[in-house]
Amino acid sequence: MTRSLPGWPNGTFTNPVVAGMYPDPSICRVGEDYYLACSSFEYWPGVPILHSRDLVHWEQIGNALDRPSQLRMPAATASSGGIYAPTLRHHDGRFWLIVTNVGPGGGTIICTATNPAGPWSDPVPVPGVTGIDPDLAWDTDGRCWCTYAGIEQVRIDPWTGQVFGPPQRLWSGAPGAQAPEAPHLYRVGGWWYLLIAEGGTERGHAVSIARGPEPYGPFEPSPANPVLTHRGTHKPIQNTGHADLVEAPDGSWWMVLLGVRPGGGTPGWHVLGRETFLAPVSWVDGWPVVGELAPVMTAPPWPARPVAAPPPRDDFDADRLHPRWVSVRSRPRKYWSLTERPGWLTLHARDESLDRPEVTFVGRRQQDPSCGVRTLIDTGDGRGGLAIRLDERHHYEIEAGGGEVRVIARIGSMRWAVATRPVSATRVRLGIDVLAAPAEYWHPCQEPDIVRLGVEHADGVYEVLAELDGRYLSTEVAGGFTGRVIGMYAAFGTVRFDWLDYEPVAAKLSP
Ligand code: 6LW
Repeated sequence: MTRSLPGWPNGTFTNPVVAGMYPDPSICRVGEDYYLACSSFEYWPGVPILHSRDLVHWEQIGNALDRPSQLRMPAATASSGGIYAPTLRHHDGRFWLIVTNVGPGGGTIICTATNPAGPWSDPVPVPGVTGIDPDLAWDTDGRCWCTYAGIEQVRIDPWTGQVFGPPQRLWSGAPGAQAPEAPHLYRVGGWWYLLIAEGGTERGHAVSIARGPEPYGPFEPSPANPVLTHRGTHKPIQNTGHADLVEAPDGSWWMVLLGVRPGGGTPGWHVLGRETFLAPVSWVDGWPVVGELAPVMTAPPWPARPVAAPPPRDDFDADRLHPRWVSVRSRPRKYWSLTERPGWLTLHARDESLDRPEVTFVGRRQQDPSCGVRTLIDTGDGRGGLAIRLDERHHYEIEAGGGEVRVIARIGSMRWAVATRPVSATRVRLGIDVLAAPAEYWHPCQEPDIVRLGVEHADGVYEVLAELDGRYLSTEVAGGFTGRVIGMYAAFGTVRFDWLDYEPVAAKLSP
């Protein structure tokens, strides 16, 4: 057993390396620094950017699309529209991001930055790229190639978005493959490698690769395709695919990819969205071989570089929101403020409920199977609360205002007021606890994860008003590409939040 380097408990690390809805990861390295970009769909701001020094410990440092001049999603509803898969690259001293804003007024866009934390440039449209999952790769002669789902490719000018010549079809994936997408092009040794995802982003997801003499091929598939898949297995990490490769400073190679952690037996259900996982890669006879992908992995051969996790409690006393906070579609300044009442997050209602895509909502990704969330709301004459949201048709919330607190459940076409309590105070502590089944990802039991919604009364007694089945807030039930987001909302008038506390909980369901 090699002696583990400092900072790795028992010489291991745990997957996912980025928990919660951080799907379609794309990675690049500059010196000792790694950067990651992920999809964000209907959430604003778009394209979270994360930083790491060891590939395992990641910190979100910003969002690439955080201005209306960069991103408008007027018609985006859950997972249908908005920001699909990005590619993040570093070339000639600059960071480059290419991504698709799916929906009216969208399309393929390219942004650039010298600091990946931002600001990023206003986007350059690339109308000649009509497919999703665009990739950027530069040839040794400086020509830039954009490869996208299909798998098709055009040569482009990344500064102007101009394409040169008609798209060329490069590869349709393994024989009989469904939906070849998520292409990334790499020059390794004397070969150009074309990495793709296929099989769709659910349980049939897989990663395949081909290689050729030029960035435009011709490409020969690896005899070992798919080089990674968990389809048809009982492995605790499923939907594995949509990968990107990176070379570490020591010459070792690694793969980031998306996966899910289903509960509740085969095929199970997942609630945290598609998360980012890490696997080692070795090269054999000029082909990449992906190492075992598991919840617990052998640590990389360098010291751990932990990052400061953001504090569990946000007191909203800074002059801007932490980049982990997201809203639905947009966050116009007239609907939220950190200065109207210093030390409070003020939300002004726009739409009257979470059923509506224009609801005033500020939330953060649920990143732990079990967690406890508390907030202090001052409803004034308004109405608002604390919600756990998958999309407009799948959410649970506890809402205060008008002299009462009530739990609302929206599941598909049904909407219920599940419980009500008279609460005359306008300043109320609200809570959501998510208690998952046993900690292992994959368990044969059918235990759901339970969502408990409650209120702390003036006498300090916390009362659970409702216990709801978490399976209805799973992607398998709701469909789509996202995971749960927990946050604050305004349904009527103006409401204010003094703080929000999100604590991971190791609890299992009580027997
Ligand atoms: C992404 C594509 C996909 O653009 O899902 O199923 C899309 N495959 O790679 C959203 O993640």
